[in-house]
Amino acid sequence: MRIPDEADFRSRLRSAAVTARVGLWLGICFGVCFLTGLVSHYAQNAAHPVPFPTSPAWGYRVTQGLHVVTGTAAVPLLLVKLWTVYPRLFRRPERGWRNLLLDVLERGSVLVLVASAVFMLASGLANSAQWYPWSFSFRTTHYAVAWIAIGSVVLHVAVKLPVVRGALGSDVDDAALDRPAATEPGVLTRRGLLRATWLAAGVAVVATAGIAVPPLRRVSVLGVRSGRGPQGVPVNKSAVAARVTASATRSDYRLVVANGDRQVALSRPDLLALPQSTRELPIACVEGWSAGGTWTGVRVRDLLDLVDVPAGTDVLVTSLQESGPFTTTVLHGNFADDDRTLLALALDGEPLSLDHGFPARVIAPDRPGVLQTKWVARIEVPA
Ligand SMILES: Nc1nc2c(c(=O)[nH]1)N[C@H]1C(S)=C(S)[C@@H](COP(=O)(O)O)O[C@H]1N2
Ligand SMILES: [Mo]
Repeated sequence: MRIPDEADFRSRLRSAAVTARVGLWLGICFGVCFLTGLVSHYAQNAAHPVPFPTSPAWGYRVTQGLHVVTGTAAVPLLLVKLWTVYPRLFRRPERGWRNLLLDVLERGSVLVLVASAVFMLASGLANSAQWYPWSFSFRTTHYAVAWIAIGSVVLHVAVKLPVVRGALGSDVDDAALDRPAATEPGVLTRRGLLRATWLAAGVAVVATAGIAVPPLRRVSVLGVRSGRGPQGVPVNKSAVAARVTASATRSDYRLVVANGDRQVALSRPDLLALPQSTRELPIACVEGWSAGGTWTGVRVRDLLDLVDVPAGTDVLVTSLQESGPFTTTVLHGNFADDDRTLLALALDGEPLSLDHGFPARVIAPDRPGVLQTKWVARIEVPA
């Protein structure tokens, strides 16, 4: 079989005029994804040299919803963009060592760009579908590769800027920037291809956005966890999956609040006897879905006051769940002290269901869902 040559690809659709237009939107999606991803990564860090804000309560819901929606919209955009440029892969090597070197460098940088972009979208989509066909830590790897991806995007845009400006500045049917071989009409017009691409990206947005935008829930066929769970809020990990059904329902359950030697142990009736607050706060999962709930429980600050924890102290929350990545979480001082941060005992006016974290769970404003620890056993000042 003969390796094809760049000149074998003759469709007029594969033009810089199309690539640049799709690339612009792809770049916007990648930019939004990158920035919202930085927010999410920082929010989940154990150390917050600069405090992560607790307001607006719906902040993380918006940034993480945008993260997943723009990442999903990027999939059709990336596919179309790659389709318009892949004949360049079959260019014959340049002559002369200087040109050859430049050629190798360019191909190398495009390889890094494509590989990292595909990795980001594939790992992100798999994660939002709760499918983990890998053994590496998702968050660390997705974060590290994000820097490689955004770095190669910036380099690529810088290198291509003259072509991009030329392409965006002239009509989409202008042939000035076409490869000499790209002369045959395609099955669609260029405008038609662009319209189909925007449509595909739009469908991807509508099909996922329902995870965060309730009115779209019924059309969001790609949205995971968009169905309703007990008490109107979806459940991520059930009590059975977390193996806490026995420990969470024992009658001798006690919440331990500890500050060194100062400790209190509170049963659920003890907790219910403390002053209760009710707050409207969302669960906003890193997978992008979110749902608002009306939570009632004890202010975490009131619990910490029982053992004289000074204001601004970071505390460690430990779940009854014995294994898994979310069994302990740090509740930073500004979150612990916020009036709206609760150890929730009830949702929508009913006792918390087992799957939502009975006997007690953390719910705080503007906090990634993974940190809203369910089945809480201990709240303590770390040694
Ligand atoms: N102990 C424990 N708490 C947990 C989890 C978990 O696996 N174990 N999952 C977290 C995640 S990823 C999310 S999105 C929220 C979901 O809360 P819900 O199931 O009540 O909607 O719980 C969080 N709390
Ligand atoms: Mo989550």
